[in-house]
Amino acid sequence: MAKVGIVMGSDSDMPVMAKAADILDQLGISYEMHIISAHREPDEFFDYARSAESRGYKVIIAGAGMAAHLPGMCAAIFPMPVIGIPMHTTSLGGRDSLYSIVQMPTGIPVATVAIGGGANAGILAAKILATSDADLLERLKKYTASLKESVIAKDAKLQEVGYQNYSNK
Ligand code: RP5
Repeated sequence: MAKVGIVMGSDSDMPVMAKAADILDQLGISYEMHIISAHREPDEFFDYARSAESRGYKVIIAGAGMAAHLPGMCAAIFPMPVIGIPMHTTSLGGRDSLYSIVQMPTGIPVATVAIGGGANAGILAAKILATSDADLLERLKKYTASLKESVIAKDAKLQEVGYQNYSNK
């Protein structure tokens, strides 16, 4: 059974949600990914949220934009952690999505990452699962160490070539 449910309100959210899936792939965490719109197909949404626990999910990562009710409604039904990803929007820059997701009423929290923060949502889901999975915790520590190595390598390159010749490509 998949440990994480990744759900997005539209396929236009895919570039951001793919970053969460990439992290879960890197860390060897099973997941299922779905496109389900709470507004456009409420019956399908309720079926999804009500069956999420029985499908084995321990965490849901839900991304949506504009009047972004998908993460909050997942949290209203699913009894374990929900991580919300606000999508950037052309009209309001994603503040609409952010406020819709983060401003939850007491009792129904959504752990909200930054606008477009797909990778951090995947990492946060992994950290939640790692509280009861020692092997995953070790993989997470290695991932974090690789971030440090990456910055050290970038600085070494900067010292070698100088800022005028530095390219981050
Ligand atoms: C939300 O509306 C989706 O999560 C998406 O971010 C936004 C726009 O959807 P589309 O019009 O691109 O399908 O429900």
